[in-house]
Amino acid sequence: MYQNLFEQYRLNDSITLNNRFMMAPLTRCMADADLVPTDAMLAYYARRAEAGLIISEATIIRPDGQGYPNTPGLFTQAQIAGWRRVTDAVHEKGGKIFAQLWHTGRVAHPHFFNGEHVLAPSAVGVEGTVPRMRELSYQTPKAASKAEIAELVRDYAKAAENAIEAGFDGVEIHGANGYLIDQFLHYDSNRREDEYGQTPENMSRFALEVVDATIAAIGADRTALRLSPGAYFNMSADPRDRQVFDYLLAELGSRRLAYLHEGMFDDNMRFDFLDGRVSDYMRRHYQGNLVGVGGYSPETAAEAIAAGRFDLVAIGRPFIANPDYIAKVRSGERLQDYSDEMLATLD
Ligand code: FNR
Ligand code: 8K6
Repeated sequence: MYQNLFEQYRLNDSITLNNRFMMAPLTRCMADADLVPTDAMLAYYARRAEAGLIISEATIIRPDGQGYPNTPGLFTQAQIAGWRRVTDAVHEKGGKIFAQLWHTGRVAHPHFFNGEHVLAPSAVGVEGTVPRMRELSYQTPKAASKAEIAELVRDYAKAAENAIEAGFDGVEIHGANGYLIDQFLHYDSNRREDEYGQTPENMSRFALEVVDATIAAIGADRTALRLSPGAYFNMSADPRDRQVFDYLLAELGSRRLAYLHEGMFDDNMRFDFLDGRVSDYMRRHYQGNLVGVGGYSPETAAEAIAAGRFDLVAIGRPFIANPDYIAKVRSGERLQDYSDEMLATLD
C-alpha cells in the first residue's frame, strides 16, 4: 500500500531519503534546564528513525530566541554534545535528521534569558501570555537595529555550523508560524521604513540574508526553509502579504535548497488571497522539492504526491501518537489517534 510513499527520494547530490515521510518539527518543551537534549529525547527521536527524514523540534539559535520553557538550544558546547548523542542514535538506526533553527522574535520572553527586551522587526507586540506560563504576558518588542539584524544573521549561520558539528544532516530554517523571520514577512508585524520594510523586496531581505548566510556556512544541499504564507498562527494576515511571498519564492528558486516546507496545521484550509491551499500556492511559485503538511493521512498524502501536489509529506501529531508510525503504515496496522494529553510525556 501507498507504494509512492515508500520510494526512496533523492533530495539532491548529497542526501537521499529512505522514504517520503518526514517527521514534522514538534516542540515538546522537555530539554533540561540548560536547554540540552536529554536521554528521554534521544530515545524519542531514535524510536522514530524510520522516517525518511526527522526534523527536530524547533531549536533556538541563541538565548533571546526563547519563547517557551525547556526548548532546546544549539549555541553552547553542552547543547551541541547533547544533540550529537541524539543524531548518533538516529544514524545508528539508518535514519536522517535535520535541526529546525528557531528565533521566536516578538514571541520570546525575557523571563527565559534574564534579558531586558525582546527583538522583532518593529515595536508591535502580540496579545496574550506565554502558553503553560499564564503569568507571563507578552511584551512590546524592541525594533532591531541594523547592527542587531546583522548579528542575528550571523547567529543563524553559527547555529547551522553548530548543527553540523552536532551531527545533523542539515538544517531547516524556521521561517514560519509567526516567529522572527515570519515577522519580517508580514505587514502585521513589519512596519519598518528602512531597507527591511515596506516593499516585498525589503521585507524578504532578512529571510534571504539568513538563507544565504546558512548556505555559505553549510551548503545549499543541507539548507531547507519552512514558510507559512497563510499567516494562520501568532499573526494576522494582510492581503498585501501575498506579494511578499510571490517575490520571496521566486528568489528562493535560484538558491537550490534541500527543500521548502509549508508551515500549516490543516492544509485543507483555503486562503482567498493565495487562490487556495498554501501547498498549491507554493507549488505554483516554487519549482524545487516541496514538503506538504497539515492533517495528512497516508491515504491523502499518497494521493497528493501521486497528483504532483508536493514531493514529500511531513507528519506531526500522528507521529506523537505512534512512535512506530512508519512500520504501522507499511504493515497496514491501525494507527492510534492523537490527543493533546499525549504532550505530557515523551514516549
Ligand atoms: C507543532 N508544529 C511545529 N511547527 C514548527 O515549525 N516547529 C515546531 O517546533 C512545532 N511544534 C509543534 C508542536 C506541537 C505539539 C504541534 C501539534 C505542532 C506544527 C507541526 O510541525 C505541523 O505543521 C502540524 O502539527 C500539522 O501536522 P499534523 O500534526 O496535522 O500532521
Ligand atoms: C505549549 C508550548 C509549546 C508551543 C509550541 C509551538 C507550537 C504550537 C503547537 C500547538 C498546537 C495548537 C495550535 C493550533 C493553531 C492552529 C490555528 C489554525
